[in-house]
Parts: sequence; C-alpha cells; structure tokens
Amino acid sequence: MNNYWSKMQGEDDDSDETGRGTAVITRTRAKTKKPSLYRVLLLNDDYTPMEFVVHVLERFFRKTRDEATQIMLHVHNHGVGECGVYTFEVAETKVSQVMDFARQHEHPLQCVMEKK
Ligand code: TYC
Repeated sequence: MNNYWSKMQGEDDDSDETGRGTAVITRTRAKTKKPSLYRVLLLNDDYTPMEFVVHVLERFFRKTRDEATQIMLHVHNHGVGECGVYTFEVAETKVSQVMDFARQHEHPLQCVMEKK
C-alpha cells in the first residue's frame, strides 16, 4: 500500500504512482534466489587414452595433475565421475568444450551434465 496514511507514517513500499490510475510495484529487497547447480560428469569408455582424460581435466576443469589423475582413475574404475559443479551455462559450455575436443582427437570420450 502507498496511500495517504502510510505516507504520513513514513512507510514506503517502493511503489511508483504513474498518474494513470496504476502503480508499478518494485522490489524493495534484493533478489537472493540461488541459481540451480549442475554436475559435469565424465563417462568411462574402453578407448580414450588415460593421458587424454587427465589433460581434459587439467585444461577445462582447472585440476592439478594429481587431482586430474585421481578423477580419471575414479571414472576408469567406477564408470562415471564428477569433474565439477557449475551454473547451467557454465556447465553447458564445459560439456561442449570437452565433446568438441574429444571429437577433434577422434576419441569417444563422453561428457554430460546433470542437475544436482
Ligand atoms: N578406460 C580408459 C582406458 O582404459 C580410460 C578412461 C578414463 C576413458 C576415463 C574415459 O572418462 C574416461 N584407456
């Protein structure tokens, strides 16, 4: 409300009287909705060289050589593993970068994203 009485009392809801019998209600507090997060996963296959997967993890997921090796071995042994967690657009970009890079090198490596 932004009527005479609320104004007299110093209340303010940020409404904007337009002079056309309507009011635009604007937000008083900042939006704090957290974005949904997505896991980016690598899938195991029988052909992609281990060294290539380690390189992918270093290059696109900023992992150290030791971290990359651990993740690669986890994927090799368990079939799937997490490379990182990102907002939707960042996750999409990582998946595309990995898939393009794997295709360029003719490796069947698969990279996917899933909502957390
Ligand atoms: N299994 C592969 C091999 O033995 C290595 C590998 C690891 C492939 C992880 C894909 O996401 C992967 N050469």
